[in-house]
Amino acid sequence: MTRPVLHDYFRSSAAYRVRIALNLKGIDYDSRPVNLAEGAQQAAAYRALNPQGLVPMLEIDDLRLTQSLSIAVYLDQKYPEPMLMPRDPADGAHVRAMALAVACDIHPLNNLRVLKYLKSELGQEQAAIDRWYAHWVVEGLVALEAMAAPRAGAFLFGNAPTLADVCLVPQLYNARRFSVPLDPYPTLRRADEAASALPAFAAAHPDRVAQEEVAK
Ligand SMILES: N[C@@H](CCC(=O)N[C@@H](CS)C(=O)NCC(=O)O)C(=O)O
Repeated sequence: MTRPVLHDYFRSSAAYRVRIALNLKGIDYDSRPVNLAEGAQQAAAYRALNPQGLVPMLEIDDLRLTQSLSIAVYLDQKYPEPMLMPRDPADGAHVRAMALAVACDIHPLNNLRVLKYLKSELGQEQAAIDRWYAHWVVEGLVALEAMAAPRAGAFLFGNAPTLADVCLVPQLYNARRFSVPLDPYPTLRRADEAASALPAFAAAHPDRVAQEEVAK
């Protein structure tokens, strides 16, 4: 297969999910940085590739795939081992619910364009924006802790990483960046620690990606 190309940004938690998924599946890829801080996602050339003007975007198997969870599910269907989604429908629904709780109910409210809109269009001070950020993260993590605890093992579901952990680790990285305390979430912290120790997760970490960019 032609080497996949990931349109990526080191601090993007959605792109971080895809880096983890690619690494777990053992798929080598080239990274093409899209500098979100400089607005490169808005450039006409990039929007022609991804009309949403968001990262990640993955070129693979002659396809252009967008939306991190859609990409992860594609990879899981095409390259089934190790599995990201339990094949049992009930277990799969549980894992998908946890992944979606992060990807649909926490992350979009705190995305760069939303925080920028609060500041530039609605004139909010940084303190109010930080409160907004913390409010939605805390509400989301409280719920995720309660969802995960009954069926968690070392990871959010059982003793191997799933799509739920692929979403959790970037979200907690983000929460730490914004100094959100994580003490109230023992199940989430345990899964984060177990996952972060795996090479697939460690290699996808924003610090590692940034270092590799500098080294190029
Ligand atoms: N639901 C999308 C979210 C993608 C997304 O929001 N990406 C962010 C970075 S994490 C982005 O490109 N933001 C650019 C901007 O806000 O202008 C996914 O999961 O792929």
